[in-house]
Amino acid sequence: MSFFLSNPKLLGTWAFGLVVMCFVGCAKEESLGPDLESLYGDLDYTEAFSHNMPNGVHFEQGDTVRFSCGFNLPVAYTLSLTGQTSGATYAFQGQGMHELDVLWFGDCDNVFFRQNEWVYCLLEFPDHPDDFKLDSVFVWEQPDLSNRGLLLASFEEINPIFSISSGEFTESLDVVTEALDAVEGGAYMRGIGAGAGSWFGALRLPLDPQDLLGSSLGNTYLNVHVRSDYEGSASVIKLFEDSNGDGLVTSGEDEVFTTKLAVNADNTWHRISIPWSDFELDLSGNNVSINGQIDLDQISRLDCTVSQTGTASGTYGLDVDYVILTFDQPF
Ligand SMILES: [Ca+2]
Ligand SMILES: [Ca+2]
Repeated sequence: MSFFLSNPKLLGTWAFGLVVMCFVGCAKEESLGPDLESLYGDLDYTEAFSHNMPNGVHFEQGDTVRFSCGFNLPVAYTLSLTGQTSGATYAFQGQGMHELDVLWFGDCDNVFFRQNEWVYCLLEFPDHPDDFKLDSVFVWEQPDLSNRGLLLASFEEINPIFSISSGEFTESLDVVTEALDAVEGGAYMRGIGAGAGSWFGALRLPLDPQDLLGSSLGNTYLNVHVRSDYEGSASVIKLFEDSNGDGLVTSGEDEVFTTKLAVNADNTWHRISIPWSDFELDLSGNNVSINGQIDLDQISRLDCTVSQTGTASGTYGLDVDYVILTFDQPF
């Protein structure tokens, strides 16, 4: 204190500083948390909940759906979209705003929204459970979401890059076309096998390391849509390197990495997204270990095989559609 007494100017500066700090501290405390109005006030709509596509959305023509609504107070909301035939879902969430203004590009959480489908749009408020609004929008076509990643197979292609490969235990392995039950478009692959085998056929997808430039194992995702009606079915996904760079994938010379996806036998389409970091070195058969790591610059092919979770004798099978690689996040 004697220091300040001998320096009255400094004491003044300190006192001013303390007052400012107290003022800032008090002001900050007042703004913490939602205000009383938003906690206890009644929710009113300053603008009705609506969207801009009353005659349906043509995603094929680049249409998007703009949902809007206005509120008298800041409010947290969830807008949930549910396809009435596909069961597809998507949700928007917002917090502490006086308005809702969101664009829907046809995105979906799991399976795709289908063509000629009514989509229910439910607007709810966690803090005001009695206030909810319902609307609907008609979807004329499915959106093209292939720009979200590198599409490997949709089975709609005129000149596909994929091939399908059957084996000893394959009962049937085909592309089903003009299918009303495809998860995307009108075609998908169906494979069925019988016996005690673990390989009933495969979808083979060539890959070019150029397409993987700048990506890493942890941020590269394989997204695949699968469906099965056979208990115990699985898809073993295999990633093949051309480790020795001779332009060929040769068993016993090049490394293979594997991950196994069990598929629910509920006859319902599911999207499965896996990061490439889930793949493990495959030393089954006469496969080899060279450096034991996935080298993205040597990747040559990816196979989705029709397989089973165990080794029992039986009939197994699954449907596959819309296989797409995405980078940075799952599809
Ligand atoms: Ca398809
Ligand atoms: Ca090779």
